[in-house]
Amino acid sequence: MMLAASVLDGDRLALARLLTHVENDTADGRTALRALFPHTGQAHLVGITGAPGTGKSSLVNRLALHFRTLNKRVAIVAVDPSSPFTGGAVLGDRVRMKDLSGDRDVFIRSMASRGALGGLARTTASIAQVFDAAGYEIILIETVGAGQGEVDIARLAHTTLVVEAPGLGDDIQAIKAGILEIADILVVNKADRPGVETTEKALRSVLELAHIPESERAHHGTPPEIDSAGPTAHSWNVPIQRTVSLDGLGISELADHILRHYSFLHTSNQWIKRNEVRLAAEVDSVLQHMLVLEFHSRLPEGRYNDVMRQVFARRLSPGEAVESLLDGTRGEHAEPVDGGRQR
Ligand SMILES: Nc1nc2c(ncn2[C@@H]2O[C@H](COP(=O)(O)OP(=O)(O)OP(=O)(O)O)[C@@H](O)[C@H]2O)c(=O)[nH]1
Ligand SMILES: [Mg+2]
Repeated sequence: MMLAASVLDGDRLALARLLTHVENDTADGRTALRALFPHTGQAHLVGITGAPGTGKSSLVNRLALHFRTLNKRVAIVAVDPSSPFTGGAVLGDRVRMKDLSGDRDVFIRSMASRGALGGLARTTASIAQVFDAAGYEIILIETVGAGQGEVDIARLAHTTLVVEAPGLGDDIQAIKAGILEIADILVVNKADRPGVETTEKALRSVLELAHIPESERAHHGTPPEIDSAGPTAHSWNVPIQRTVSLDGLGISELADHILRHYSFLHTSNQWIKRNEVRLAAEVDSVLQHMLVLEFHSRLPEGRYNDVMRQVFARRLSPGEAVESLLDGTRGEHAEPVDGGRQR
């Protein structure tokens, strides 16, 4: 409770400490999150995703600087799903973001996937909530667009930028990952490089071909019939913006697209819908997480490993294994083994 109060008070040290608690899923972290939740719902969550090396961090850095000129308080969450052992990417990001350090209205948090107990997307959602409650108006979330985990994180955002760069495979890898389905804004970064027209043309043709109706896109989850008030307020044409994050070319235009999308979300009622979809997904995710924890805490010591050994030896199928484990907890349920139930 004290931690939450300090965070609401603008205490940066408390904020940093709370983020660590949240990342480690501690009891103090959960208590603080509970206290902060009523103070959330204001921040604009912007996801920045794309293949490694497309310039996401440089872009985020530039965007943050730009939003600072508009006097917005900015938080940056850099999710690093790469190997936990190198730590190189995280360090590099910190160095590149040095332009922003010392600004009290900017907070940068690098998050290693290793630190996120039980679900990167859920932890990222919680971290975004902390920043939201702490009064950060724009939360930039950088993720490498590689797999489902990153798509889940993108789904968290109100506005998702997918970053491409010339030469990084003009067959557009991102399409395969279905990442275009989550894009609200497409960015062709490194526009100073040769091949920018080719990349842009490829993206444009994909947009035209796909022509994904707004209501059917992945992170909306809204059935088409809800969008009945006419097409104008309810359709968003995914813009393609060229940028050079080295010198800032196209950054103010990109920021305008982001702010325009924010207005669009409000005028089209998507803001509320997206928040509801996000919160429902979060509740489901927490529910699953809690059920599994609860379940494990009820199992007698060593039971899980015993059953798994039988599965590995092919004596039990995974289905039989679960049934056997469930039977076990039903039996033990009334009297948990020593130290078994923690929470
Ligand atoms: N020529 C050129 N290089 C750029 C531009 N933006 C970024 N770079 C360079 O591209 C490299 C990767 O940039 P990052 O910002 O780290 O890219 P990233 O997408 O965050 O990379 P990961 O987080 O490792 O996936 C760096 O060497 C940048 O200096 C650009 O607009 N033009
Ligand atoms: Mg990066």
